[in-house]
Amino acid sequence: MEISTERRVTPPAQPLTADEVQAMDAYWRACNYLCAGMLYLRANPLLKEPLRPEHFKNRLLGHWGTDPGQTFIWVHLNRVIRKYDLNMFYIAGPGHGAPAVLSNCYLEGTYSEVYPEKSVDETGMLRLFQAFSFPGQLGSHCTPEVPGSIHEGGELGYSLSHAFGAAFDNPDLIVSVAVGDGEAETGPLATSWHSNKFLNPIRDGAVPPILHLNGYKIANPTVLGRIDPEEIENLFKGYGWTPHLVEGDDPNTMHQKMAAAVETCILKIRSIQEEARSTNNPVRPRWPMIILRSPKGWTGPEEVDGHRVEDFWRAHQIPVLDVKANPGHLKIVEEWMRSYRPHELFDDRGTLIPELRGLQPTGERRMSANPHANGGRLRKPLDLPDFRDYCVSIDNPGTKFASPTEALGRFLRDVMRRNMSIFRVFSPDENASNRLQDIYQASLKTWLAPYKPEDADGTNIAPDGRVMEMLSEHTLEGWLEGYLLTGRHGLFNTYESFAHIIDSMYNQFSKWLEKAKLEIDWRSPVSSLNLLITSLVWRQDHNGFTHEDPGFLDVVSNKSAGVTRIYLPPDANCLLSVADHCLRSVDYVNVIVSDKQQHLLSIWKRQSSTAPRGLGFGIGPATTPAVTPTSLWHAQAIFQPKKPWLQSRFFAKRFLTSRSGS
Ligand SMILES: Cc1ncc(C[n+]2csc(CCOP(=O)(O)OP(=O)(O)O)c2C)c(N)n1
Repeated sequence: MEISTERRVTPPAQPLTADEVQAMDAYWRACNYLCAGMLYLRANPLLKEPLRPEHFKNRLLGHWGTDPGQTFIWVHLNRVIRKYDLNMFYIAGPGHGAPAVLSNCYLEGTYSEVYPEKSVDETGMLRLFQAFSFPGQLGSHCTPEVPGSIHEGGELGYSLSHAFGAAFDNPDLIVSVAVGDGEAETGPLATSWHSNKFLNPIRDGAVPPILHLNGYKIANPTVLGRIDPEEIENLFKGYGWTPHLVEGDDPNTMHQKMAAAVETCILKIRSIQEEARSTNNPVRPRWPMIILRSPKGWTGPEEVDGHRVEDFWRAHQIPVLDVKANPGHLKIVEEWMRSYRPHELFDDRGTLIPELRGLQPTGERRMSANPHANGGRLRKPLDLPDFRDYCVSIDNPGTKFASPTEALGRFLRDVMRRNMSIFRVFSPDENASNRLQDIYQASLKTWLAPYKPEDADGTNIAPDGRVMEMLSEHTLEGWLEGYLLTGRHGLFNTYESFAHIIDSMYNQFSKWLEKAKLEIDWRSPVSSLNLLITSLVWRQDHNGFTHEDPGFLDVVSNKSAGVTRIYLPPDANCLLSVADHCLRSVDYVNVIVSDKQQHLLSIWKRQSSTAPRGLGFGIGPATTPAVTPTSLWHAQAIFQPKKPWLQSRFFAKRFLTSRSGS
């Protein structure tokens, strides 16, 4: 069932001229120089004088080991962006290597455009160095403040799923992603390799992962770094990828190998897409990926005090410590930084020389300025039907039963119909179980793997389906985050007790949002992340105790009310109103808790009236539309008359929420 890509798509083994190698290597040296400067210097940024102790920062904080590999990747991606006019941006899985990304943003001028005081001259360079890893200024990780980034990367594991989320419904986009070999050991990352089975080559973009096999983590070898080459190749072939190995440490040879591998991937991606699009045949291809085996801390100090550093775990953070008090260490850093020959790279003013600027893509083709990485700029509001049309009509409250999520399913079906390229629904194999199955009338579930005849009988799968179902809460959450941060809309539904699987992702996303929304004015608002928590503790029927846990709200309620909201609609009609509100909102995580079982309707819409009336419950601003807040009593009276503690839980949450700023 593979697409045949017979046409030759292999570039020459040595695609670069000697001049190109020299220029790309010089650009790479400039990046690495800036990385080292960020880690070490607070004065003398261009080494115009010999380094002295007072030129060094008092505290040395940050990560070196991953940087040179990531800057190497970036320089090579720039070459193909220019050559093929690609719409591409970059995700740094080992996001602790912020210097790698920052150095490129800075050299491309994007950083100075966003933060003018970090100008592209000696003064700006010094300010960049000083601000790095300094309290209240630049984080040592790729934070939301970094232009061109949608991925914080502090908590490892989500880079690949973010990349796929960004690529869905963006047929022109390529999202390159560096995956750390340590990061690859995490559960979320390990399962996300399967995302290639959900990428439709006709309507989606492409994700070429670059596994950065530098062999070490903080203080250990990596699992993938110590298995034999055949095993690793087979592993990725088994995941459905076509791996291309780039291995070595000699820069000149490595530039040739990397240029050939990157170009092969781009040509292969184009060929896959052209074939699928021209034949309208979206079967699953074997997408290309790169395995980059290069030394950790490449080009840095080889040894310090008789201990190996380069190509070892000791290169992970600051490779040479105690530079102010130890003249030998100071000398090592000075020789290391001068080995990049900064005077050849920057002019007297501290600006990158024009020959090297010529290697950069321009305008929005710069990965640091790609508009998809500030997705709110591209966001269009959803075209929503009137939710009132989906309300269950009753004449009096408490006289009729309905499943809240079933009613929501009908609404979401039509939301999907009206927004077929900017809206997706995500669930870990539970859409139908959560009674949202009516969505399938508008769109089936994405499935690019082979089909069996019996699938026609109710499996509801199709290559162009827009409902995303895979049994990995991590991958789904990652996809949704990537989809939202690149300007689209979505809803995730999951069983209440298993929402805990993404506790930590929820934490990280809320923190990203809090920074992006409250502190970074150049980031445009993105659609809210809507989490429907259903199959509730109260009505688990056959599932019992393992499926009972209302604790996800504990996690939610300790986050800032500036970016999080909890909604507890007691019935179908209130849920519809809440869903309508949440799908319109921006820059929040909306957690909607609503059951799938039949419940008495307490919010009513008379046959003759247009708006639902009655009582609902929300933790949020009093402006929550169409929902009169604080009728937990009401819901309690109907649903849980024997649970008086429910009320005190509410007050505890309300207290916590208001303490954090509501
Ligand atoms: C989920 C998670 N667990 C642990 C850490 C702590 N940590 C930071 S960097 C790192 C090693 C990462 O190794 P790798 O992904 O290979 O990156 P690189 O070696 O290129 O720096 C660890 C364990 C983390 N950031 N996230």
